[in-house]
Amino acid sequence: MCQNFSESVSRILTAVEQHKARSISLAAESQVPATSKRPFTVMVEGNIGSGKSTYLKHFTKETKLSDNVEVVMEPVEKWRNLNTHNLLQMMYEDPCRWSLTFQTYVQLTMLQNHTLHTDKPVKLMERSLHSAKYCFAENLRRTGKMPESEYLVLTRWFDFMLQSEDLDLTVDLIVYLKTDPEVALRRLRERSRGEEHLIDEDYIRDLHSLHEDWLMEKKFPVPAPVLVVDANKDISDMTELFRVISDKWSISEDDERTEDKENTPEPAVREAVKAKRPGGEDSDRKKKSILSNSN
Ligand code: TTP
Ligand code: MG
Repeated sequence: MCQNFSESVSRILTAVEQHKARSISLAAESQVPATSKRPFTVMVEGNIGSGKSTYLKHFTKETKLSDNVEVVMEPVEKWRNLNTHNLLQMMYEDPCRWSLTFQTYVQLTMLQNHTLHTDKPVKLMERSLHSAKYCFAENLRRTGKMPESEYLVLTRWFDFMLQSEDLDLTVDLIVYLKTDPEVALRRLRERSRGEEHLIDEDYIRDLHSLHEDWLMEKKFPVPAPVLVVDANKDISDMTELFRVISDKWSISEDDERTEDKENTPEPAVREAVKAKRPGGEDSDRKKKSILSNSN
């Protein structure tokens, strides 16, 4: 089982619980409805073919999770079909001509994902404005496929968005699915997304280095704590783990709904939830051991 995989899932589930308790106590204090609070926002990052979509799909399969986690998949389909124009293909076939057009549209669609409203306590996004800029646009500039002038236009837009007080682009956690470049390359060859047949090994290696520079070396701004998951191993067989986690977690979810009615402040909520759980602290320990055994 992948190292840190279950840790990343449990961090997300804990966020669901904490967010609910916090919203309840804030709403009680300020009379603001709990639903108006920002979701705990997670960006899932990693090289092309690292398994981001697979990771996210687990959260849509289990209904107990999907009721609480808004999964925002990457808008690849929009990039492949802008009024019939396949911008992704155009970019791969002639990057010098089309990469600014493509990255501008990527930036817009990522902004739409960042600002997408949800009432769910957790929002899980595939990629972000940040990786589009620090990994992809940066790589295009370094390899001479995007002239400095075009890169600067993208940069001005990017900086403007991040500095804008009208846009809340806050992120709470980054899950980095770390793969060796060879593994990413093998996976993308296996899935054979038509437009990507022009991708070569160097491109994947360069993108790997930029992800490492950004998320491990912090050579570019990192907007949230990073949880590194070893994604070299297959992460497609985790359905059972998600089911177990989801079942366990639903116990506390029901308990918090009861507390919700009482508007109990946060620490009291958490203590009461623990005490009321079948098995109390014990069941908490069981939950933890399931999570740690899964590594
Ligand atoms: P990824 O964003 O890496 O998504 P994926 O679905 O390939 O990854 P995974 O297998 O982990 O789910 O890439 C999608 C495609 O878009 C890929 O061909 C790279 C390209 N792309 C860019 O060229 N520039 C960008 O800024 C982004 C975000 C993607
Ligand atoms: Mg994907």
